[in-house]
Amino acid sequence: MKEKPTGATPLKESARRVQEALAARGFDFQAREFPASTRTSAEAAAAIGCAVGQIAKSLIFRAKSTGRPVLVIASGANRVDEKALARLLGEPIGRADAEFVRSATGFAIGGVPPLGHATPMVTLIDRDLLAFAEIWAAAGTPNAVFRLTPDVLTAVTGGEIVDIR
Ligand code: 5CA
Repeated sequence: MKEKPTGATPLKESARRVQEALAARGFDFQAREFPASTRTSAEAAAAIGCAVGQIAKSLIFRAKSTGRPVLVIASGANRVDEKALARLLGEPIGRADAEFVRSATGFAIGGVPPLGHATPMVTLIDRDLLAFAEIWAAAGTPNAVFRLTPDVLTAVTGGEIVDIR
C-alpha cells in the first residue's frame, strides 16, 4: 500500500485549489497524494496501479497566430497529432514551454490538472479516454492525482471530444 492514509497530512495548496474547483462544480472528490512521483503518465499509472491509457494527461499547447493557450486532455497512451490539432483549431500550434504552462494554468508541468486554471481555455478531450470506466488526472502537484469518470471530465471541463492521436 503506497498511498498515504487519508488525512495524514494536509493537502498541498495546489492540490487544494483543484479540489475546490471540482467542489465548485458540485463534484466531491478526494485528491490522492503518493510518496512516489506521478509526474508522468507512466509514473502515475505505476503509482496508482492502473493502465497508462487511463491517465488523463493535461497538455498545454500554444496557438501560434492568436497566442492563445489550448488544453488537450489526452490518454496517457497517446501521442497528440499536432497537425490534426492545428486543423481542428484553424491555426498552427506548438508545444508550450514551462513558463507558458505556468502562466496559463497556474500550475507547474507534471501536476497540471484538467480544470481550475488561471485562464479559462479551449479544451479538447481525447476520445480514447471514453473507453474507460475510470480515469485519473493530475491534481495540481507531481504527486497528486484524482479518480473520475470520462463523463465527469467532460462535464467539469466543458471540453469537446475529438480524435487527436
Ligand atoms: N501528473 C502526470 C499524470 S496526470 C502528468 O501531469 N502527466 S502529463 O503528461 O500531463 O504531464 C507531463 C507533460 O508535460 C509531458 O507529457 C510533456 O508534454 C510536458 N512537458 C514535460 N516537460 C516539458 C517541458 N520542458 N516543456 C514543455 N512541456 C513539457
